[in-house]
Amino acid sequence: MMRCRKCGTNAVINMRHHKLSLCAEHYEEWVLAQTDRAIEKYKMFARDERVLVAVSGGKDSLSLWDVLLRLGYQADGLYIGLGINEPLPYSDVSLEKTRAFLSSVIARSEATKQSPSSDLEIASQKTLVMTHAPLLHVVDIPQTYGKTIPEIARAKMRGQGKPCAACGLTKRYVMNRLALEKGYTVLATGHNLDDEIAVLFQNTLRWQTGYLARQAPVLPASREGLVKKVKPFCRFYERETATYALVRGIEYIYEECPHATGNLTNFYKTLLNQLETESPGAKLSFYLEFLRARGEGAFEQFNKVEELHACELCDQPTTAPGRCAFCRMWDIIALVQP
Ligand code: Q46
Ligand code: ZN
Ligand code: ZN
Repeated sequence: MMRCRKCGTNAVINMRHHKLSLCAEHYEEWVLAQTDRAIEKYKMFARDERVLVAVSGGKDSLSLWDVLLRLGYQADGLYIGLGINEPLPYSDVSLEKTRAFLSSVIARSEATKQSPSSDLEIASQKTLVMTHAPLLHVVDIPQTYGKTIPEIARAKMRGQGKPCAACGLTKRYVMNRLALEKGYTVLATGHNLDDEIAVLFQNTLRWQTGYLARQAPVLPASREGLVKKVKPFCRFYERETATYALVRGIEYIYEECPHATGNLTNFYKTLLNQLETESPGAKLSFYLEFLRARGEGAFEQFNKVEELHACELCDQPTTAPGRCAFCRMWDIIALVQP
């Protein structure tokens, strides 16, 4: 039985790469402190900035929203309904989980206000300073643009391949546009270390120097019309965010998007997990050493700044002349409000 290093009670997690075991209460504290440290270290955002968290109903994004609120940041959520409900009601369930999370956060915060010594919040009293009443923005793609993601992908790719390219383009567009239009300066996503190193590994195998140059915990708003993007959980292993969700009682959608099965990213995650088993800490050092090399300018020469201008229809930044890739893919001929 592993013991908590701080108080000696039963540990809920043993992090071999940090040589650290912690009980539920001290683990929560550790996650909050580590996240705050990452936000400061990489200069992600300040306490008076409004942050938009992209929430999918999964463990990472809901935990991130929870942590930011507990740390006292002004974090609101954005859920994008992709209309992926075959063969499982993935989108419907993920929206339900997101809504249920928000209700429980509000209820907990009310309970703490009314009865500060309630045992509901014993572990988090020290840190729960939720002064911000969180909002959830929901953009339903089929309702707004007339087709689900699988439908637009089928229409545009003649049934070839997965809908992920259409999905990624749509999500990036909606996130950026909504953030700007609603006055958020920062967009936060729940990417964890396993997500980051799977992409890093893929880009390294192919020496995609341009992608390597742009992979970072913070993507600054390099020009007008682009919002700053940050990943406050980029140094947490997937197991760590899952444990946080578990000890916090956050109910999230366990299933992955049905289109994620068999993708290359999952294959790389499995490979990297094998490496980690043999060599604890290998995943974290792969990432941190990459950031160090990148910080020393190893990829600087590949960081090409592309010419951007405003889409003639929606005003969002684009490299394409005329309409942006989103407006072209969705055959948009008049401005649609998300
Ligand atoms: S949601 Fe969309 Fe992912 Fe599903 S369709 Fe592909 S890209 S797998 S993160
Ligand atoms: Zn403890
Ligand atoms: Zn456009």
